[in-house]
Amino acid sequence: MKILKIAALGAVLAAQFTFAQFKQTPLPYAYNALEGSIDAQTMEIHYSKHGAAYAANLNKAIAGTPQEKQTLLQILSETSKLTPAIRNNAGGHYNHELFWTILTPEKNTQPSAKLAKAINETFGSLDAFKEKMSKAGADRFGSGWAWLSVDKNGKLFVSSTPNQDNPLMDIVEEKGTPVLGIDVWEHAYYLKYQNKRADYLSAIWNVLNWKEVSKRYEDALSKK
Ligand code: MN3
Repeated sequence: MKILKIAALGAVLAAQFTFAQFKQTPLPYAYNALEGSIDAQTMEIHYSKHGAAYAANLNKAIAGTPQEKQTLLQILSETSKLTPAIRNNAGGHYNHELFWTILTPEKNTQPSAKLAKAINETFGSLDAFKEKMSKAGADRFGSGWAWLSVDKNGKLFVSSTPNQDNPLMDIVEEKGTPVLGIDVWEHAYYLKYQNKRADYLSAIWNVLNWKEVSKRYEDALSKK
């Protein structure tokens, strides 16, 4: 009897302390905060179902593997050696955690002077950059992401990846540190925009958090 009790207690403790390294950070605004550009129902399902599933499935996929003791950046940097479940869910978790932060209900945020200068030098103008970014998202066949990243020389570039891949992964052609990522999976826009992905891609600029993108840009540069 006593042994059974101890075993039961052990199981409870083990369940409590099961390594669950990755979890979602709270959404920094209400589900309905981006209404007009992204509707509340889409945000709720996207964050509380899709986003939550990537974190939970990542923890499941790494359970009992060396990745359990690694950071997300370490895992992403060696995805070529890892299982599809780890690749997809590590990417999914990273990408969505970034995505929530680069959106905001705050109106008219602007790129910092430093980022604005780099955008102008690289793409010609802010509008030309937006066009290039929207095109990367529109041209992505099936599901994936459009990215603005900083390469190893500190230069900005636009790229697109399929599924939940991202520029931090060792398997992508164009590697860098993402500072802005736009989710073009249908789950990100279909309830409001249906097949009109281009309309979603033009509306997203209304809720873009340029303060956060600028901060990520300057952080990425400082690590070069
Ligand atoms: Mn998504």
